[in-house]
Amino acid sequence: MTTLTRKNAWNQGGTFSNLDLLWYAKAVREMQSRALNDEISWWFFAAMHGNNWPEILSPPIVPNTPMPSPNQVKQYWDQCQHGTWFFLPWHRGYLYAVEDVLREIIISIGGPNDWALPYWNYFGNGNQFQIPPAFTQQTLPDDSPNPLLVNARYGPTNNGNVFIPLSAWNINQECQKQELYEGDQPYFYGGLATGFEHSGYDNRGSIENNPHNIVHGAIGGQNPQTGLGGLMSSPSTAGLDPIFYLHHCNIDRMWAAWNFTGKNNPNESLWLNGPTATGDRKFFMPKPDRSAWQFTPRMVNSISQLNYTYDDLSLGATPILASKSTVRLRNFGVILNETKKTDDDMKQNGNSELVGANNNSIVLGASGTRTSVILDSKGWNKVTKSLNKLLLTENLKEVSSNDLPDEVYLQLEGVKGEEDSIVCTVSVNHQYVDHISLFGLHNASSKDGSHGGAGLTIKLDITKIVDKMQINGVIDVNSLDVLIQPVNIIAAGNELTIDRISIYRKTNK
Ligand SMILES: [Cu+2]
Repeated sequence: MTTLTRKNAWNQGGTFSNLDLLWYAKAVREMQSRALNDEISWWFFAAMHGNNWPEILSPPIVPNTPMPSPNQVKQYWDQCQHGTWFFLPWHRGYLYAVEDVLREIIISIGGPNDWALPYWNYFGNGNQFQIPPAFTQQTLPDDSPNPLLVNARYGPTNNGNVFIPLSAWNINQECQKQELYEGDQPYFYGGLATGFEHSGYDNRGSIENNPHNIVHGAIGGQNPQTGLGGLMSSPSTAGLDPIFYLHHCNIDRMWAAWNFTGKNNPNESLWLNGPTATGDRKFFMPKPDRSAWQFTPRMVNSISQLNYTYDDLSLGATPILASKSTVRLRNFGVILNETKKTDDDMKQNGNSELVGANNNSIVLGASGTRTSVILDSKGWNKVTKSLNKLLLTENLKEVSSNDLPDEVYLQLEGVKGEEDSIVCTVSVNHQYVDHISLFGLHNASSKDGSHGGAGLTIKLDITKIVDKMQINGVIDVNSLDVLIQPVNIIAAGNELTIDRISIYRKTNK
């Protein structure tokens, strides 16, 4: 079996001169011509990711009938895994399955038998932060309508100009620095242990948060008239947009690159065997002959097992990826003794402790919201003490990452609402922390979802800000000021609520 190579969609300027894109378009058209109840139609695949389709502005013209049998729906639909350590392997299997169906079509219409799904590396040089032009052309080179064109794809400024605002929204590859897979944002790569998790609210790893979720929000954007999200803005509609698979192909590439630098996936059977291990719903994909492929994370654990590779797996090894603790110690004037570096131990052993919270649930409307998070003096003292200890160290050369002070993170708990496309900025004490995407909000807030509408939990590392307060001598405070502001539209009726905002310290031992 030959190894297939997935290549950069921006080859040949991201136009239809890149034959990977031209064949993709032709095969998408064929899949779109198939019925909703055909397992290997475009619509069926999209419904496997999520199927809660409101009225959708064409193109594409999305069918709502004929419905597959109840058994097919139960076996295949609404499978996508978010807010879980199954996020990466489930999406890898999903891409593998759609690529197989697409390739079979491409071969049958005279295309290359080694066609592979292209990826969109929005982090690449030059114009690559923009959507490849093939996705916005009205027609293919033969003047037929372009099946890659989507109406409800509004972009970060909601005007149909689709690009990834890398620096403006703090979209980056910082997640590649994480040492460990198993654990949640903002310190771990791949998420926490869960069962089958279709409407996950918490437990997502850092790659799922940034870049995955926020790129969804940037591409989808919002209809400027109604404030309703584009297809990519919500898990329930994302699989309908052909750019979806190129975004996920890049996420898959990042995961492969992370492994390529020697970082390991979980080796527990609970992960390897997938939700099946606990008797939960299994992962199923249709094969090109419409038979069912049941897969587990063990079967998609490495790309070599699946006989494909990427033309570029280098990102994980680039020098931008100096470890977080090294960067942090430099800010304190410490040049880390690299031989003593023990990031792994540090992160495995760290404990979290609540050191502050606001009093009431808050409502977030169009103009944003500001709240004061009251600190518990005992807990906050521990944070300042650990920082002081480092600053009072006489011989900074002897410092290792074992001596790192507490890290501090902010947690938005029970974020509930209807509109997944909302993106907000979060600031603490007037300093920017991050952009957050509410991808998955609707499902996580739905009373009949698997978590009874608990809403999303979002965790943000604010260590940098606390370090600065210490260095500037302004750390003795009773509260932190938290400002959350939408960067796009929160229409009347789409206000969010946030049950609680809390502050945690994370020790290094
Ligand atoms: Cu996605």
